[in-house]
Amino acid sequence: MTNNKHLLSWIDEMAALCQPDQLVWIDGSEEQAEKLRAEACSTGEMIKLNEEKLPNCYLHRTAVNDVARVEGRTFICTRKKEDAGNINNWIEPQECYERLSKLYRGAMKGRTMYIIPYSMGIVGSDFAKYGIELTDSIYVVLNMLIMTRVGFDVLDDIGEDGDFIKGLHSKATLDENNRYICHFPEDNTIWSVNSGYGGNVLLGKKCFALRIASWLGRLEGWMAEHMLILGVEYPDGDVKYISAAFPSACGKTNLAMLIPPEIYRNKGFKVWTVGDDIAWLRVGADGRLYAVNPENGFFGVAPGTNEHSNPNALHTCMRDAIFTNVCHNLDDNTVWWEGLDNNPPHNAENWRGEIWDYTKYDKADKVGTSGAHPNSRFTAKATNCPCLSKEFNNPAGVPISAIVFGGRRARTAPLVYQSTSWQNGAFVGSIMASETTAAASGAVGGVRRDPMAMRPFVGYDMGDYFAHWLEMGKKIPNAPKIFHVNWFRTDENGDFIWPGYGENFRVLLWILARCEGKVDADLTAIGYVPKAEDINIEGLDGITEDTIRDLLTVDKESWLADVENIREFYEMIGERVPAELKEELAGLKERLTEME
Ligand code: GTP
Ligand code: SPV
Ligand code: MN
Repeated sequence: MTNNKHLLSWIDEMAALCQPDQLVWIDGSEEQAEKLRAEACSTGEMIKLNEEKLPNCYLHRTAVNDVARVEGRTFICTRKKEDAGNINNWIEPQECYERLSKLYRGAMKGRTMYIIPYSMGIVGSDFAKYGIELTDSIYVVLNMLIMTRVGFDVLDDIGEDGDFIKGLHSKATLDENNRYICHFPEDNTIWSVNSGYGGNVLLGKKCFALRIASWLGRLEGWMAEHMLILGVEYPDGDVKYISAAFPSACGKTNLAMLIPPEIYRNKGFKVWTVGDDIAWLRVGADGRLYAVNPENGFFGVAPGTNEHSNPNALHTCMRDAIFTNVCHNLDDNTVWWEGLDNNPPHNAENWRGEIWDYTKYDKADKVGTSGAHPNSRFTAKATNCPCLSKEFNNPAGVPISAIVFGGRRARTAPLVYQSTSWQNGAFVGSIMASETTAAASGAVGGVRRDPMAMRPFVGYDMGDYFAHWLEMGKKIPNAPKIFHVNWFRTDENGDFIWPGYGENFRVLLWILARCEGKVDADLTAIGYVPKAEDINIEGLDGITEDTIRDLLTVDKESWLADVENIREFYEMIGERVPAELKEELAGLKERLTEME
């Protein structure tokens, strides 16, 4: 398999620590995957679903206390605390290795240690980065087989002395008080213990492709971002690419797989998905910014996914998928989640595996009464996505015309606005805020600042991360324009004003028209805001030009309150916040104060 001495001795060392009964190399073959699925079904780790309705699909339930990322138990372990920064949790690396070694010691007795060689990006391409994940979970193996490119070609390319990220995962006892997701960017190492939930254990994803990769990107002059990538195809066949950063469970998968409204479909407009969660961005030879999606699948939020909101996602997960913590329909051995349709199963088990009574569902206590957990997920192959871009496997990536930031804001942020420069755009990203969701454990619905949707994912100091954004701007001769959107403004009843989903296409067209210099805008205190008549409302029920005008208002008082909150947030990040961004903040305050 490999003669890489460093790799082999690391595996020996980890095996000596965890003491598994046996080691099994994962080769990426369907044959081996099938054996593992059968084994997982025989132990109850997974349930095989209805082969006719959901071919090759499985259901898995995590422990009840282990259903989301745990930001409080996620650590960046740099030698110097200040390199991890004030926003990240930190443990001194040596202390962390010692503390976790105690948890790993003997944790795999009676279990198998699987060795997964995987690639983030296309194997052999300039931009691919390799990892080896050691894990005692078949569920992790089967998810990694979908989410990444797994196989021995990775080992060949690592060769005798190539770089790779060393990942160690053990479910251990799933003890939540001893759950740790630890990153050692100076050692190319990730250690995860006592969890079995996606973002904590599929080490290629958030741990590697964002936290470690953001560190590498800073060193090597590129960017790892929590962004979807999509292409908008015009009737003449021209395709323009957009990348967009929204916090967890704020609409990336939905936007990435958007289906344009009928009036646009009839004219020949289409949207193509390149990625739904992570983008690696670098400057191309032509001076533009190019994006690749390092993943090979989607780990999407199930609730709310339906035939109207996101048919492409629904079709993507109807075969070869793994469902985690959804509701199990016992009548026909299929799955269900809130928002799939209006027919909850009458004979079903909830995400906990208990008999479930749909009549007891209470919106105010979703976790306690829902069939599916609010953060239940599907893991699905990119190649099963009906709108997958033909550029998905292009190692050069796609040229980005616009970068879009967005969050869930009931007020403050307008439907869309454009920054006035790269620096101002980086500022707009740095002040992003969003109501928290079920994707991370903790209270849901409070507003928190989440710069570039990367607060939980930057593998170093946030101030240095901002500086890297500013630095990158100077290195991209033909930089994308930067925008901010908010699909989530609510009316006095708390209902969303903007219909969202497919209708967001109307906003994307305005964004791209701005990039081409084809549409005018009003310069406000926060940036360029559309003229209401330039957001096309043809074919939209119940939305008038006045609704759009209302969605585009910039309210002086709530923005001034935000400015104060941003100032405090910058202070919390600390002294490495670049002076340019503080100047941007002062400028914003001044313009708001002068506003009528
Ligand atoms: P992660 O996988 O956690 O990074 O999430 P994501 O950003 O991909 O979010 P996703 O697209 O899965 O959407 C999360 C939730 O937001 C779902 O419940 C969606 O139904 C809802 N949502 C997505 N887009 C819109 C929109 O345009 N309007 C409204 N009102 N809700 C939306
Ligand atoms: C997110 O929370 O942003 C996700 C899901 O994409 S997880 O992989 O669990 O982090
Ligand atoms: Mn995400």
